[in-house]
Amino acid sequence: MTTEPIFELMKQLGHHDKTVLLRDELLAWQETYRSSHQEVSPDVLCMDTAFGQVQEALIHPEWIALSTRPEVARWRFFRYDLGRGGREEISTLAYLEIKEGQVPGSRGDGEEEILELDFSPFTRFYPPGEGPAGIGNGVEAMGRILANRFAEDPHICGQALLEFISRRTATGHLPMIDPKLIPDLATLQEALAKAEAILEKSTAEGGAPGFNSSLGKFGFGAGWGADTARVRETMGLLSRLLRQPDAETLQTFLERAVPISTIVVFTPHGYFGQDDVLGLPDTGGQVVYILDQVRGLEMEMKRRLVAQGRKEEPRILVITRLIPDAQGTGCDRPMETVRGTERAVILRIPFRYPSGEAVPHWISRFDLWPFMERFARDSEKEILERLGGADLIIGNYSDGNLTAALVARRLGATLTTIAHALEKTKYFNSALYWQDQDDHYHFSSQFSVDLIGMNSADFIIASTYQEIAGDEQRVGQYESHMAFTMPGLQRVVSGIDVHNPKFNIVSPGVNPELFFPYDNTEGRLGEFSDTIEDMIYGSEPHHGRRGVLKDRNKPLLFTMARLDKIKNLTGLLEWYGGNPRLQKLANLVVIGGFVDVEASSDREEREQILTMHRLMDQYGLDDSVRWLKASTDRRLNGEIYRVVADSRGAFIQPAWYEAFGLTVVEAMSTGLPTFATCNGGPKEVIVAGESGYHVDPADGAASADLIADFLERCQGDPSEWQRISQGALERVQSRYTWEIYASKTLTLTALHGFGKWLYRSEREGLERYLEMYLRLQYRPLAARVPT
Ligand code: UDP
Ligand code: LCN
Repeated sequence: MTTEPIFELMKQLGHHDKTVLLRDELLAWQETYRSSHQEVSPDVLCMDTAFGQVQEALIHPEWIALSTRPEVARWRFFRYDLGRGGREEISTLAYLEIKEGQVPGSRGDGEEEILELDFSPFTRFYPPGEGPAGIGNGVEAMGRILANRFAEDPHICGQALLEFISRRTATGHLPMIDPKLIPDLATLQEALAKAEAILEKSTAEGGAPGFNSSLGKFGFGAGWGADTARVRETMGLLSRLLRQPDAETLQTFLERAVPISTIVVFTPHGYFGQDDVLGLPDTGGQVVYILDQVRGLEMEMKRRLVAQGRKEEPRILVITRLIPDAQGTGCDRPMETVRGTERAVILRIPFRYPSGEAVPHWISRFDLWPFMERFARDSEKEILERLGGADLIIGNYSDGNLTAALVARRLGATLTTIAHALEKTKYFNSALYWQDQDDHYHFSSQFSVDLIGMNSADFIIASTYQEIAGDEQRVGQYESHMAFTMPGLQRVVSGIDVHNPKFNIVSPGVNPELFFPYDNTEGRLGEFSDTIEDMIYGSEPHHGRRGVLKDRNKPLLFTMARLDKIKNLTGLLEWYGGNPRLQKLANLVVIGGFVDVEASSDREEREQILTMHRLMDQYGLDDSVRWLKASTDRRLNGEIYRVVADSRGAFIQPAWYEAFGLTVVEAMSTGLPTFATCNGGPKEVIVAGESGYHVDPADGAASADLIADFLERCQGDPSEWQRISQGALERVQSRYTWEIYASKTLTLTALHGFGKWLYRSEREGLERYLEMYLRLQYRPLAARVPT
């Protein structure tokens, strides 16, 4: 018999009329119970147990099953017998089986014919990191793993490294070593000693090394360095690595040795273009992210290739979907160069019906599964024709990650995937109740694709720790894929382990030419003054705006996002409308979607537009709120943030959930104090009280008060505004820049490129398992999605 206090709570919970309760619901229930049972000790009424926080309860009149989280990304499961009073710890598998039984129509006895998935046996070749602190620090973890392997098995690893740098790659890089002259480690060590002696002499004499003629005869080829000093250093690193391997030497050697000149980026869905697309359905931060990312990568690739003494020029191909009926966006153009780069190109390839005919119209990101495999094959042909292969393939979002995985497997390229936003955590219990919404969202296909993407990836890029493993209170997006079940479809016993060293926090930045501090008076874009004046204060009626600000002396509160439900712009309007103090202190400027409902063809957006109008009417906000339709000019937008900063206002990002939130970093980069959602990336981007504040979308009243308090404090003491503004600038400059991003990504490509080579036979099992899953599970599911 258990005597745990929580047992009492479980007995009471047994009367609940729902069968599955998540943590927030449990806490709400606990609160209600507590207020009506004040005689019971608070210790008894606590969802934080000796086994960790309770995350979920499965409820049955005779028993309760609990999932608990003793620490970030670790889980334990228990079953309480309410009749006999016992508690037993149960396995993940047993818990998932019980959980399935909570859904009407499922048996829950483990006997149901259902695909059971377990990726863990295939990923053991990379030992997982120890605890929560190591999660997401893949550079360090991989360096350590590879160096340990080197120390254990110097001959096998040394030979593998020799072969790795002696290959002529499909992308045309000349090898660093001629395998005919240096076939084995002993010869390599001898050759290195001779070369180092020559280089030492050459350095002492102050002359050029006459590299090709003097070192080529020993078997050394391209890529050792642009000058004598660098060649010497690189050779020194290799000698040291062969004598006494350590993580730092290995990382530095690989960073210098691995040539990366061709990158393919997949981003099929939405309207991917450089102008007039932001704010359209499925078209937001991912587009901005990729355009800035390729600029950063091209620069860093070039820097590294030059330092290696290689002649190759960086080439980047961004592959997206060609939309014949492009709605004036330019997404019907097969090719264009990415502005601000020398050679990065956007290549558009159409989706095709089985007949071969191109799909003419835009397709929601939830409906494109039947087209993906064909799209991958067509893309592969283009890549081979244009580049011969790829050193790195980068996937974006579920569809891009799938395509990238398929193509990378066939080309043998290093693969990284970027989720941007995993849909599973955005929707309430979306896996358990998948059948209720599959006609609309097709999560049966998408969640399968996500498993394929994340397990295929050599390394995964995440924008924040939050995205991988959440925090003490909240489960991370990737973490939610560790174990889950989709009754009747698949029981995922181990989907991904977030302790795997493949996980890396590599945060994006902003384009500093557009998003720079408001007090950089020389850089300010005066040409937009009149336009912005008219946008914010103009009184001419206009179908793209509503509301005219009556008192222009007040600071401005500003928000800008797609008019998507999850962005919660309507929520912000309600917070503002419901708080007269805030209305007195500041005006509100909202940029999002369309103001004219007839201009929108997206169902969710239309609903939001109507709600915006209803709230404007209900609270009578036409004198203090200016609502403008989506603004797609990025230079103009940069200046808007700064104009808001001039007014000593603030940026508000009220989303229900935000994976990262580029607008948050954009605002902060201009020195605009920012209040952003406590759910998701912004929780980590902003240090509350230092570089901004967090708002809770579930508590609008408190959020509105927090903003009003800040504005009042600033009225009394303007240095308060300056303090947060300065804090925001320092925070982004130290962490969120594309230089840091590009350097880390290329280092990861080098480390994992070698890791992939070294562990290629161990990986083969995983590849086969994934292939079978794709063919037997994903393909029929995708075929069910209507075209
Ligand atoms: N954006 C824009 N105009 C709009 C709405 C958004 O230029 O009307 C830009 C915004 O500046 C940011 C991106 O679109 O660069 C949105 O990215 P974020 O990560 O904030 O959200 P997402 O849309 O990706 O969910
Ligand atoms: C998608 C989102 O929802 C945003 O939170 C991110 O900032 C954006 O992608 C870029 O990664």
